[in-house]
This record gives sequence, C-alpha cells and structure tokens, in this order.
Amino acid sequence: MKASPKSLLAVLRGARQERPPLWLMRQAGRYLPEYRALRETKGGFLELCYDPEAAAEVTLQPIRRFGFDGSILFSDILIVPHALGQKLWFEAGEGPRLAPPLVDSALASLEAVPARLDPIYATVARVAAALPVETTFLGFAGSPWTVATYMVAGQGSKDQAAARRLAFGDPAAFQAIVDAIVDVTVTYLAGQIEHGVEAVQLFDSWVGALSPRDFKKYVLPVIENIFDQLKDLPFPKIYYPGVASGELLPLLGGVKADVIGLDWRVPIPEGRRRLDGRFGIQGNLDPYVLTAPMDVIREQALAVLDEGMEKPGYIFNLGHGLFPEASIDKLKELTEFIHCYTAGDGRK
Ligand code: 1CP
Repeated sequence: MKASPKSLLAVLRGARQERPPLWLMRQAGRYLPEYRALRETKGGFLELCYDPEAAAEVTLQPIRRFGFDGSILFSDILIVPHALGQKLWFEAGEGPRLAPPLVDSALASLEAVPARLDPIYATVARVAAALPVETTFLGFAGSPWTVATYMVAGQGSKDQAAARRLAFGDPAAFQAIVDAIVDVTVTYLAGQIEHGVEAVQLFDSWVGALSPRDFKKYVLPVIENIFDQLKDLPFPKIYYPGVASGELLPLLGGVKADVIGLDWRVPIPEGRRRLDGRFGIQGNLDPYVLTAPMDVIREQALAVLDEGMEKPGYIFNLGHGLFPEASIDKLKELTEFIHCYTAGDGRK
C-alpha cells in the first residue's frame, strides 16, 4: 500500500500523519543494475551527473522499483567544488579526487565555473516534470564543512584531519574556503527550488568529527547563515548532521530548518529531547542492518518506526547512506513493511 499523495511533503511541513513516509539517503546508485548499465554507456559517474536526461533517469530508477515517497536529485555534493574551479574526478574503487587540494594551494588560485551548475538545474526540471504526483522531489547540497573536508584534502579523508588542521591552524584561510562554498550553495539550492524541487536537504556527513565547542565556532554560524538566507523561500528544509553527531543536537535550536536527520547512534526520543521538540525527525536505521536476514531487518525497522511515530513530523530513513551491496529484494520488502505500518499492531 502506498502512503497518501505527497505524504512526505506534508510531513516535512509538520502535518500529523497516519503512515510514515520514507526515502533513503543514497537511494540511487550502484546496487541497481539499471544504474550500472546506464553509467557504463555514459562512461562514468560525472558524465552521468552532467547529462540531464541520464541523471533524471537515474533519479527516477529507485522510485520505479520501490515507490519511495521521496525522490532525491541524482548529483553529488562535490559539484560545488567543481563549480568553484577545482578539478574533479572519481578513481575507480577509491572515490573522489579534487585538484589542487587546498592544503597546499590558495583558494584564490581557483577560477570559478558557475556554468557547471546549469546541467543540474536541467536535470531538476526534467525530474519535476516526470515524477509521480505522490512523490516529493528533494534537492540537496553538502554543507560547507563537509564539502571543505574534500576541497582541503583533495579526497575523502579519515577523521577529516586536513580540514581540522587548517581550521585550527589557519582559521582565516579556512573561513575563506567556507565563505566561497556558502555563496555557491545558497545560489545552488535556490536554483534547485526555482527549477522544481519541493524541499532541500543539507548533508553535513562529517561534522561529527568536531567537538561541540568547535562545531559552535566553525560550523553552526555557517549553517544558520545558509538557512537564514533561504528562510523566505517557502520550502521545507532538512539538515542532516551526519554520523556521530548526537552531542551536537542541543546546539541546533537556532537553525531555521524544519527536519533534522539523525544517525543510528541516537535513539529517536533522545534526539527529540536534545532538539527540544523543535524539529521533525528523519532517520535512523543503521544501514548495515540491511545486510541481516529479513526478520532482523523487520524487527529493527519496527523499533525505529515505533520511536519515530510517537510524535508527528516523522520520516523513515537510514542513519547514513545506502551502500552498493544493498539487496533489491530486501529493500522491496522493507518498503512494503513500512508502508503497511500501524502503531502497536503487535508485530513486535
Ligand atoms: O557510480 C559511482 O561509483 C558513484 C557513486 C556515487 C553516487 C551514486 C557518488 C560518488 N555519489 C553518488 C550520488 C550521491 N551522492 C547522491 C545522489 C542521490 C542519492 O542519494 O541517491 C547524494 C545525495 C550524494 C551525496 C554525497 N556525496 C555525500 C553526502 C551523503 C553521505 O553519504 O554522507 C558525500 C559525502 C558524497 C561524496 C562522495 N560522492 C561519491 C563518493 C564515492 C563520495 C565519497 C564518500 C566518502 O568519502 O566516503
């Protein structure tokens, strides 16, 4: 059974709901054979991102398969550094590379290429025209901290060490990078809204690497600034503070977002308490639960659902992104299970 029309959008706007809407972070990608086939014909991941017809198709693939309530634009948080002028490519089996890394190169050496955002807007317009009416269309960007961790190191990094070193050792240089990301990000999110997304999520995947003190100093004002600049656009906004961010939740009270995404380490009632009940909640099944037998998946999903559905404004999701080994059959069953959820129906 499917949830009611645009149930995700209604919940993002704070509506009380009978059935939990769901979507999954990183729901498009390599676990789908139709994705791998299209990527192969296009030559690579970035080629897919910059081909609006193909990127729209990839955005729609998980909706066709599973009927999720939310569809997230297929693109990447690293399109913003690319638009800021860094070279960007993906090493097979390793991940993203950006050059020059800003550990040893000045931001001023980059020449911005704002036109690199244009194909993404074209993808947004295509998806908006093609999505089923009951599906809510989500746009996104990375938060300046998380994006900066890649720009500084030139790749993904353990513990985000290079960015932390730069932030602590040369705060002015770090702030300049963050300021540049903020400007593009606000334009980019507003542009996605203008072209047809119905809500946006800011991914701050790696902010849990910081102490609450440093989060407050280096990240919080930046996040507040972005949401402040977007506050007059009447579209729901989600902030996902990434893995291991539980200690940061009590600091988020002034952020003008509607929903906060939780990772799996924080029980949902505790997350709500730390957030003072001010936000809707999205999350927070551990993605690795999806590797377990189906009865374990159901039991864990039910526990999450029961906690989430205690209060209005709840969206089912994972605590972090889906991984390439995900099983299509299990995801189908999980989706059906969630769409049939009724509180306290004795399936525990
Ligand atoms: O085909 C491939 O090999 C590319 C794999 C892939 C995919 C499918 C990458 C490379 N990015 C994406 C898509 C993507 N990335 C989406 C699309 C929509 C969807 O959710 O289905 C989104 C929202 C992202 C966001 C993203 N990219 C984040 C934030 C979310 C998270 O998972 O924490 C991050 C950190 C990235 C960086 C990135 N992009 C790709 C890789 C391999 C990485 C590095 C991840 C790492 O450092 O561990």
